[in-house]
Amino acid sequence: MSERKQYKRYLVTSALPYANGPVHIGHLAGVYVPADIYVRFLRMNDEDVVFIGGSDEHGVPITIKALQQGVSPQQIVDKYHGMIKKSFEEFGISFDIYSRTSNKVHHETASAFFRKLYDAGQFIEKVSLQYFDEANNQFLADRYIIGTCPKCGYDNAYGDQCEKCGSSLNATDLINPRSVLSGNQPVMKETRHWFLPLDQYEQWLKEWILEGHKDDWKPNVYGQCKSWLDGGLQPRAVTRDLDWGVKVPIDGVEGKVLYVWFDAPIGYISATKELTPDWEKYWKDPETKMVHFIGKDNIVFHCIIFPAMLKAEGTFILPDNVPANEFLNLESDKISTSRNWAVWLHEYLLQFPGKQDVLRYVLTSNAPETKDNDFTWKDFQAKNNNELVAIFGNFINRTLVLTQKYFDCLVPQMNGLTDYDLQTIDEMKTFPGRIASSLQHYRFREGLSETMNLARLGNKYLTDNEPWKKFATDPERVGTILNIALQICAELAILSEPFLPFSAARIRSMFNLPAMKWKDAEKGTWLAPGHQLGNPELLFEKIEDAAIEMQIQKLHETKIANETQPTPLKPAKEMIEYDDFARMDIRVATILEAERVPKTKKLMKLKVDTGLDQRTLVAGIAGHYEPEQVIGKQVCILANLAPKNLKGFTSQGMILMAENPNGKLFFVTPGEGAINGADVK
Ligand code: B3M
Ligand code: ZN
Repeated sequence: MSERKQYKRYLVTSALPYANGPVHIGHLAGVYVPADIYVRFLRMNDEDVVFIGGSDEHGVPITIKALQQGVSPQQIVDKYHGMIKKSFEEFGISFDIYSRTSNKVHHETASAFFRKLYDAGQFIEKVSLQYFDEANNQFLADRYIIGTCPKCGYDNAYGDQCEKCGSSLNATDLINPRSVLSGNQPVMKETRHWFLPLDQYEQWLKEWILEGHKDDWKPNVYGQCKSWLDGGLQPRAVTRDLDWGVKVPIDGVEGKVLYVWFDAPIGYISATKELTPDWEKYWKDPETKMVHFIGKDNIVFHCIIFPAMLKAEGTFILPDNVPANEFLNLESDKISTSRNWAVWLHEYLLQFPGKQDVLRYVLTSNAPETKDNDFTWKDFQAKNNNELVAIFGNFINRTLVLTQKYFDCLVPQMNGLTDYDLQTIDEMKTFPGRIASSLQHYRFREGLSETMNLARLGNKYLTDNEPWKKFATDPERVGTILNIALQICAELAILSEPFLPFSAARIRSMFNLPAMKWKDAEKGTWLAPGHQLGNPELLFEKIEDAAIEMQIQKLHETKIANETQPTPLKPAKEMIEYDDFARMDIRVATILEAERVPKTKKLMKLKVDTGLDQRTLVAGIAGHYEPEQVIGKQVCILANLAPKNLKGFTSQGMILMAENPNGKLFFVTPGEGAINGADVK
């Protein structure tokens, strides 16, 4: 099916979600719905395909969650694996297997993979200094260490990544690092690890991706790979000092496991093994097309690190494509598990039982395929009411109702076709090919929008031909019109199946149709005259304002809870002597004049009376106060700070401000009666 190469079979993988929380609409929109659409489409084309999924049950995200909840990592993964698996089933994600990386077969597979590379001398063994928490007697891998991001200043960046600005970090890059376990400042300690020398694969990766996949990988994926490769690759540690995960399979090595990003993608292989004894043909035959569905934060792992691992191993195929999506936001805010800013799939079904396809529809029609997108409840309601109900559902329903009314639920004869009929039939035949081409190129939004155009075609055909006005005078013509409209319904039942599997099944059952193949959609007629149809049922129903208001209210409450929740205070600074303090000349002063520093957002130029003199200070308070609010205020200043030039003005000292953890600033004001120049001590 690929234009680049003929393939015999497909191996479709979808990212293994961490089993440290339930899944939400971002997961569905970014990875699982597109993967499922693709796979359902392939199956309808009689392709040999396996669709692999599973839970990622290792790594620091799991052990930290266990720590927070005061239970064991095993309890965490058991709980969430079960929930995640159930959610996927409920939303019709049609995995051939949904496995988990805590399975024995996975531990064996990942171990053997590591061991093969180790024995072949493919790793570099290195002793290096890493952060260590003395209070807990533990090395601080990845998310066990947080600190200030050197790139954006965010206070709670992880040792491997800043979630605020997205930068990938090394723990040693963090400013003011602290242990998540004790809050203490960590010390450096030596430890031995194994590194995959990614630098040795750089040239090969450049050829494979930058030259080989320039035209068929999505620009967002290609662009990220290019910037990684242009930046130069470094050896990357594939082991960690942790006790949760796949043990490092080297004699005498204790207390070390494989890095979660080393073992997790091998999980795709383990799951295929678990699924079929014939697994090797999916992983080793170059005539297999492997496609990884992932979110954008996983691109480097699937396009650079895992391929380098596969190449090092030597017997596996490489992905043909990695159609990663960007992120879905919720009501203009980043979806966040820790802030509970999400629509959880299990909660959605409690509010909207039976409406899986509505969510699949909305998430696909608004999928973040080329850029981040926003999910809003108003848009959800509008897409349901104005598109699924008013266009798709309405067309199927009125065609069936009219056939019931005039022909007793029997498909009428088609006679004497008009030009309009012929044109409509011709147009019908163009949809399967066009939608197939969209899906083959991972353009799922486009495919869905074409499917809706077929429903629009049907509606327009009925509206223009007005069968309800003609039955009394020309029942035969009405029969022809309804026959054509019914064929469009049947075609819709086939073509909508990858996107809306639950609804497609309901149409088939209303129409007494068997499951059909994609090529059946090209025929143009499926319903023989006299075929018995069932009774019409409504496919979709209107969603009322009240239901939407409830969801918006729920999010509003989450927002308030988040805002009133105290952000952690900065940790205490190290001890100093009185003399250190006494060197500071802190004085009471009054602000006489204030104006914003032009072309800056934050700076304000102040003239202050210090009792000793009148001088200029430049302060970063313009984001918090207007000049007229501060004139006349009595404040405290550090008077003997060396002068500093700020945007063309010399600041002679510094004004003292209290800063809340959320960044809001407040003046430190002396009590009543203090005079300018009074010494603060
Ligand atoms: N568990 C990260 C994530 O959930 C990771 C994916 C693994 S795919 C092999 O985003
Ligand atoms: Zn940052």
